[in-house]
Amino acid sequence: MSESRPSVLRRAAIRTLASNWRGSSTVPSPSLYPHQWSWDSAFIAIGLSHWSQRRAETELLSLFGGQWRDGRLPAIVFDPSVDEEWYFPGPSFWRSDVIPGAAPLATSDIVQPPIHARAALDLLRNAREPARARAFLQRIYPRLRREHDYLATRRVVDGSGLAAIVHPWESGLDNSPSWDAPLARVPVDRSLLRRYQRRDLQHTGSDERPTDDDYARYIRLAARYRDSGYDDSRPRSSVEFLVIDPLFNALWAWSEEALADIAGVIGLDPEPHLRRARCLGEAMTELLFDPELATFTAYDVLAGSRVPRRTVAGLVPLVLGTLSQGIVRSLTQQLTSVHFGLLDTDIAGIPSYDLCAPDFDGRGYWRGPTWLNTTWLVWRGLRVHSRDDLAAPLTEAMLELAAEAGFREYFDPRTGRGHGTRHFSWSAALVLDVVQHLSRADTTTMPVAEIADDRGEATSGRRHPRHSGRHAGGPPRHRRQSYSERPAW
Ligand code: 9WN
Repeated sequence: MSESRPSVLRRAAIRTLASNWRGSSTVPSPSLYPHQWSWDSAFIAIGLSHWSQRRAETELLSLFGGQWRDGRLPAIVFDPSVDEEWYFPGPSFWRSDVIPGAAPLATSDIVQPPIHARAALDLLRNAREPARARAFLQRIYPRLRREHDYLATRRVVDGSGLAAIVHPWESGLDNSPSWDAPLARVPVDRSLLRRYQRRDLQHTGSDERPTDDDYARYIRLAARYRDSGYDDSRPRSSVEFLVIDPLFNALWAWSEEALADIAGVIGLDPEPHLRRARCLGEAMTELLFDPELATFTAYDVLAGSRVPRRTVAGLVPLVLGTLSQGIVRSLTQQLTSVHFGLLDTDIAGIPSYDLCAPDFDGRGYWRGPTWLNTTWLVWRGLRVHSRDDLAAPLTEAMLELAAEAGFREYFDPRTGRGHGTRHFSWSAALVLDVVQHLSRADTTTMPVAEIADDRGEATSGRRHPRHSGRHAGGPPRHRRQSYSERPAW
């Protein structure tokens, strides 16, 4: 009898995660992204938790090894054994080593969407050894709380109650069309591209990456933030990009709800977290929901107005159980409309941008392609609101994309073709999560108190290599690799 598709995908996903493992964390991609990325690690840990509870814990703990004294959780923790020429911007650009209060490891200095508490809670839900998972939550809880407190004390702007991002990279959706208008006020200084060399184009085609003009602006914004000493209270007149993003804030609120559950599990008071989650949800509805577009949108703080673009970031707030029925209805209508085509059999997954927009680009990075992480977030949101009728086609779509195109970075929603880098870790990790969802009673919506004390042996039954320090072994180490067209399976 031939092996079922979920089982083939499960094995392939584990193989990808195992080969991208660097001893105490996982690289998003062995070629394009050879360090540890913040929100990638959260998705990766969720996938790992179905295979190896220990690795999943190590993944998150090693990421928090890069946390700064002020609670900031950097977007990248650099692997010191990887050549600086491999990835730009690397440690010598960010210079975290000269910042008082930075971590002892080299890190970048901007953040990424705060989904880590949610990942930590999923680790408990997926754990074969819940007692061990609870001890892990005890250990990581103070770090997660500091991550959120950094946002609450340093990033909340203008009494909005919501966190602002200071760089498009902080959104995780780097060249989203939502940033076009806010970025227009950032001058394009082409000389920066001579002074600093882009490395991404050595690993993938320029038509699948942000443009040179985008990069000139990214570098300028990052350098100015760095040169201010990563000062979140610098004068507004010197700030060129300041945006309140619905995905970033929704994940913060969702994680805050998770932190409440975690607090309960370890015997602490969940109420402050629940209160903050509620406030975030209310503030999002007030400031970011656009009744005309019937979706959440970004808010450009410097312009004092919303950015009227329909992107997948506007649909991710579905993860919040506290949204009003009316808003949930708007978002599900939006998803099934011609703009995102959830029930259209010719559209695969959830496109990152409005299919009807004149500048929709099916291979343009975050300007149209389907990504598995944002599709997975919408899938989780649909399940929060018991819309299994809409979640089921997405389950199918995610498996189909991976089965046909492999664990690519992203996919053209109209053709299902894979684009960007290959062997992409969060694609593998989240497919593993979806496969697991199919194969057993789902625990993600179960009250935490009902999680049994013992579910048997460690997940994989395998022994893990000893963690001999950060990122021991594995490419890329001062050399290039080539990868075959199709994934190995
Ligand atoms: C910049 C690692 C990261 C993801 C982001 C994705 C891309 C980096 C880049 O890769 O961003 O942080 O070099 O383009 O946009 O979401 O975390 O996978």
